[in-house]
Amino acid sequence: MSIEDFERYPLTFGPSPIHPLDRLTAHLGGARIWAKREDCNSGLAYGGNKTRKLEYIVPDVLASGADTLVSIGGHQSNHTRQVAAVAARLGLKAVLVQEKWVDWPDAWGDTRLDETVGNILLSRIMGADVRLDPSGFDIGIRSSWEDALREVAEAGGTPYPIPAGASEHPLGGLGFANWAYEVQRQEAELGVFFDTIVVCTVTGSTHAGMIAGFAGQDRPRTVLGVDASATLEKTRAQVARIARHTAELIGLGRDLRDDEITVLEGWAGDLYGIPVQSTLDAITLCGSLEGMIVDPVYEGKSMAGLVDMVRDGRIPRESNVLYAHLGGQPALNAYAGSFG
Ligand code: 5PA
Repeated sequence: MSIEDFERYPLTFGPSPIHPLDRLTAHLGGARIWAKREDCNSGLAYGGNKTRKLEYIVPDVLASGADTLVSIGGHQSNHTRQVAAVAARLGLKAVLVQEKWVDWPDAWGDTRLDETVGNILLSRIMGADVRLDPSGFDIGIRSSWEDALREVAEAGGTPYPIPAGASEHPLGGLGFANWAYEVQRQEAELGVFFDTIVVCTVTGSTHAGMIAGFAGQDRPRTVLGVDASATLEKTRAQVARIARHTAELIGLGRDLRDDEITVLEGWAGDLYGIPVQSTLDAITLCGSLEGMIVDPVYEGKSMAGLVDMVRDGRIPRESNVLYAHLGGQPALNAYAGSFG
């Protein structure tokens, strides 16, 4: 088996664009920095990393005869917003369990923004059945999601389960295994080799898929996962498990070495979903130097990691580093109070 043997239902515009970040590179004075833009990979509700993962899951949805996608995330989940968009595109229903993953009063001293603007607003517009749930953050399988699956079936529907971030789905790693091969083709066109990849990791299948995809290529490179879960050991274990599973699916033919699986701590802060100073600095730096918008939950944290590692030389000066921009900007609306 190889990645080419898996059916892919097109939801993206095609290969996502790669471009250099020249002003950020000059400002940091180290490695040359590029971005690959999953935040503009699709016309489906702003796209993002889940849209790519779902391309490999939709064929299974269609084969199953399901009429309702059932998934889960925080109030400001990008994942559930992308599930809502895909359901709309396919003419299916979506039931979304939206847990209170972040407890942080914003500008008006309460959490009304978190429950009404940004991603959750978009999911409502797209017709999803949005169900608020008081449970806190956890990347694992949740009883609220299992309850929702049962309720859909009891009401006579045929549910299709998509776990948090589509990560625990058996095919969840394929979207980004394919991303790794897409990078290889784009490198040939651009005449550049990205020796270092920086990617945000939480539920794990984005990072894990990349590890599996790059492991089958002949030039070694470093894939640096920057944790944004603040539950490091759970994320590390989940990345390793999904990377090994995906490697087996696509016929890697060897076990992954531990040194191929790197989940870095240092930029998540103490809690998932709460930006720290380095997150806010990374957001305003990218915005003001490049006009590139990153969010306070995920990409602002991985960008903060990239900034520090380029500055202090952990990513060497002669490197070409590819920042995987995985989307997520709609959540910024719930964080208006962080920016004056
Ligand atoms: C998310 C995830 P993984 O969950 O695959 O590790 O990806 C991390 C990630 N960047 C990085 C953005 C913009 C993301 O949305 N989001 C989750 C969500 O519910 O939105 C799955 C957690």
